[in-house]
This record gives sequence, C-alpha cells and structure tokens, in this order.
Amino acid sequence: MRRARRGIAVSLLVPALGLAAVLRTVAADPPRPVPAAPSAPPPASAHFVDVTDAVGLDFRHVSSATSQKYLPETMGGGVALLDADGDGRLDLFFANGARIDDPMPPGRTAVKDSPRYWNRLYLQRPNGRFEDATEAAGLAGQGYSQGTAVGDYDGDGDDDLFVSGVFSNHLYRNEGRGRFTDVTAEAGLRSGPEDWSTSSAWFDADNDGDLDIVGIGYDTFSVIHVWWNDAILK
Ligand SMILES: [Ca+2]
Ligand SMILES: [Ca+2]
Ligand SMILES: [Ca+2]
Ligand SMILES: [Ca+2]
Repeated sequence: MRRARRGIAVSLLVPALGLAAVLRTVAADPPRPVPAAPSAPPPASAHFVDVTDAVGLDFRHVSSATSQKYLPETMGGGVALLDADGDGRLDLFFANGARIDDPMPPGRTAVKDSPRYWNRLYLQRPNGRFEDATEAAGLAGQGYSQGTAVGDYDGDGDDDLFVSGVFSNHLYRNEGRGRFTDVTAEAGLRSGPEDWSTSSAWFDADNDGDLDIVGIGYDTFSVIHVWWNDAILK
C-alpha cells in the first residue's frame, strides 16, 4: 500500500512540475510583437471621363419607334471597335435602325432612306478625335441593322465587317484605307424575309484556320443558329 501511495504521489508531482515549468516559461518570455495587419490594397485608381462629345462622336441611334411597338424598336444597335483604315488606331462602327412606317404595310421592309438611319463609321485621327467617314467607306448600309462583328475573314490582314439585321445581313470586305465593299451576294450569304439575325460572331467553326461566322437568329419566340462556313465565304 505504501508503494502504491508513493506511486500516486510521484505521478501527481510530475504534472505539477511540468506546469510549473510552463508557468516559468510563460513568465520569462517577453511579449511577442503583434504582427502588423496586412496593409489594405490601395483604393481603385481607375476613373473614367465621358469624352464622347469632346472627341467628335455624335452618333444617335434611331429606333423608329411606332405606336405598334414592333419588336426591332425595342432593341439597341451593335457597336464595333476595329482598325478600319489600317493606321493602327481603333475606329468605331455603329449599327443603326431604319424607317418603319406606323403601321407597317404588309410586305414592306424597313429602309434607310435618310442619312439619319445610316450605320456610321468614325475614323480616329492622330489627335484622338473621330471623324465620320461613313459615306467614303461605303458603310451606310441597308435595312434595319442590329448587330455587327469584326473579323479578317479573307486573311489579308485587315478588319472586315459583318452586319446583321432585320431580314438584311451584309458582309463588307475591307479594301484597305477605310474603304469597304458589300460582298454579301458573292459570298453566298443569305439575306431575306426569313433571315433576321441580331447578334453575330466570327470564329473558326471547322478548325481549318480561317474564320467562319455564326448569326444568332431572332424569330417569333424562337432562337435559330445559322452557320456559314468558309466553303460559302470563299
Ligand atoms: Ca484606324
Ligand atoms: Ca480582311
Ligand atoms: Ca481587305
Ligand atoms: Ca474555318
């Protein structure tokens, strides 16, 4: 029994000694410096200034709103940044609406019968201002335009334009120095009463190294994907 009690006493003594050592250690250690909180990231420095008027961009989209509230009236027009004249500066292209009668007689389509309906190309000059070059570029367009996509479809190094719209899709080949030719027909692109495309995009659909185009069809409560590949474009 005495041996047993001694064992208990020893076993109690060891933890006690250990605790004392810990307490001595805590008491002897100097307070550790509190690490500094990581510095907060600097506030965002991005700041934008509206320079639309200052750089000469006076485009106004015309939707031709009517009391009939036709579907195209409710949609905006597309815009593209491209180097239309190959001078290394980005230029701007805007897709615009067209005249819609109120109401629209059956069988009639919207037309750009006034410059206010033209699509617009603005070339950027060395001073950063933009100049309307639509007419010289041959990009006034036809019909009610809605979307636009930039791509070098013929691989000659300059930016070409596809403009989609209400029953009217157009491919414009860049001839250089800011001049374009409508090559829709020779490229074999459909454009008719059943071809209402809103958005479009260039990409290499068949992975053969040249750009193909997809037009996103807009129809009565349905979306149709229409593909044109390079076999048609060339
Ligand atoms: Ca340019
Ligand atoms: Ca090209
Ligand atoms: Ca070209
Ligand atoms: Ca391709």
